[in-house]
Amino acid sequence: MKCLITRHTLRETLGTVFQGTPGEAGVIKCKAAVLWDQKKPFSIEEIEVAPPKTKEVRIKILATGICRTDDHVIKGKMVSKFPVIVGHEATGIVESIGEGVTTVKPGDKVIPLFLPQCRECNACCNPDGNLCIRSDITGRGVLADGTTRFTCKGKPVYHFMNTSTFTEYTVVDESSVAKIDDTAPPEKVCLIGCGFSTGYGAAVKTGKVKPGSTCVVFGLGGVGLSVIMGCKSAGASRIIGIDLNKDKFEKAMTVGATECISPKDSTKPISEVLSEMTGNNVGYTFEVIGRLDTMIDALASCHMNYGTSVVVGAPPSAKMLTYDPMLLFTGRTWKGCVFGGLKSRDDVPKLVTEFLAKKFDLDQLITHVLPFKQINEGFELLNSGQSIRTVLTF
Ligand code: CND
Ligand code: ZN
Repeated sequence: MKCLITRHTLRETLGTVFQGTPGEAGVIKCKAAVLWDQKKPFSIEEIEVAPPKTKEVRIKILATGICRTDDHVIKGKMVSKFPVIVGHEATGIVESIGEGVTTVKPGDKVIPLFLPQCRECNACCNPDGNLCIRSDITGRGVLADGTTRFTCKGKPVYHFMNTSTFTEYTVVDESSVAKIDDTAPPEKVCLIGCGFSTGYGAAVKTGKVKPGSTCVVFGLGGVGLSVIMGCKSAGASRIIGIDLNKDKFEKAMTVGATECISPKDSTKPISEVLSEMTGNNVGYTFEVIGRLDTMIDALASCHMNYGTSVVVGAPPSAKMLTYDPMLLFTGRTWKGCVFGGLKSRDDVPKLVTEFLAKKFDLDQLITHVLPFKQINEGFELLNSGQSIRTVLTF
């Protein structure tokens, strides 16, 4: 797709890069997939992307993955303002920077970060924390200064979780972008922007899976498969995958599951089935679906005393959970994590380097690659259960 860029000259390197003084780039007109309202398809529109203000970065997107979290916004399960540009799992090139930006420069290959790392707040300064105060999990839909950089047909268009990657160009705060190795393949490492890191981190960082343990993963989508990869790399000896869709089992076994089951195959509660299968020895469970009933199932399925259960699936907004406190009284640990508990700006470049060193394989997670304009087809593949990750290229 062609973009009309005003007021400044361009250089084609890895992408389109502004060579002038920081803060002096002009407005860019480009194509974006706009969601005008809930439960509506994406509409490819021409939008205006304002230049980056102080401490902001404008990025040309090269590739972006489709994650279930984006679909939660379409379905109204996650709070958002409309119109909005969603998408949060991408690779891009820095096109221009605002004043005061020091950690990236035009031409750098980057991953936008849906979980920022300001390096100043309590969560950023605590070695165990990662939920930066600047994160937008409540759906404000604006950058740090409280405004948006997108307009379409004269109307402001909201941002999504500090990223908004279903567009040819986006603007993010400097705290929401990490420079990565220039040689990284964009259509693969985009998964390090969400799905892979969220799942892998949930196992190694949040769950702290121990060698020789038994792990159970509820939900075998892109994030769940990445949890399996994390459990395997942590040395788990048994990894049980759970999904209603048995078509997901083969891929789960390829990435490291030792067996897979469907809750539909037994009339017993899944916690009993798992207890019988393992001799009551499930060390870790991960809920990677985003449902209240499976969050309780996962909690009840880990060992009543030394088990740990991690909530990875995004909880439906404005829903409450009722559970028997005896589940916790006996000693279980119940945790959750955003972005796998990882510190985004520190850990994303390291994961890219590990990927380039072949420490893990992202090809297993990518089932489809489509041109950006076929975004609605990408979501149909997700909703019909056919895809793990669809990557859209520009
Ligand atoms: P995706 O939809 O691809 O996978 C979910 C899987 O769960 C599918 O294979 C379904 O068949 C399966 N499933 C659905 N219902 C059930 C059920 N009742 N019992 C068993 N299996 C079932 O989703 P994804 O892998 O892209 O994402 C998974 C969740 O993780 C989703 O809620 C998403 O919003 C969330 C997430 C969280 C974070 C984070 O930072 N914590 C980041 N990204 C995504
Ligand atoms: Zn995601």
